[in-house]
Amino acid sequence: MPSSHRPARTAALIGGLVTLALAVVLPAAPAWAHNELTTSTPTDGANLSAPPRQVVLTFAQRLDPRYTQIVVTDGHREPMPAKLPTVSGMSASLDLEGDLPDGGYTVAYRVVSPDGHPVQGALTFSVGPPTNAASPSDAPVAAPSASASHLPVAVVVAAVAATLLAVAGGWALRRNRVRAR
Ligand SMILES: [Cu+2]
Repeated sequence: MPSSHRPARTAALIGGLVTLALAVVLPAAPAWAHNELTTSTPTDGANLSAPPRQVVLTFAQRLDPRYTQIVVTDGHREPMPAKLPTVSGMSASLDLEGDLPDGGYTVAYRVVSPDGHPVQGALTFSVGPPTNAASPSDAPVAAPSASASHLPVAVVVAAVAATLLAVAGGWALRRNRVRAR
């Protein structure tokens, strides 16, 4: 085979691998546009002088009432009595039944993104004088920030794409060195 054909083959191979890598990565891209919490009442870390009547969480995208969960727990991780959350557009409200005693609380939520992936997170607030705020031993475990369950998949996909490109690059380099001899 004349060596003049090799650059064209190399280019074709790299082009093919890049196309393959993009084909693997691109379909996953829309999945990265997940719903996320934008504002809340109470705000995260708020210290309230009076117990809240309700918790309102507002998200970046519309919520599906069927898959919107909100739970308020106290420092002993006991769920506080509340009605079922009501959803209106991008907001969800949880009406609390009765006054929360002074102390620290966690609001945990789980909603579903338009692509079907669950998004969950938590925030905290306290009721009463700041000195009554939950002590570290009393406080709920560190509130996890919002997360999407399929993030590792995106990472794997990116790693696969990077590997394909590296293989293509290495192969092209090797071909060039062989030709140079
Ligand atoms: Cu997703």
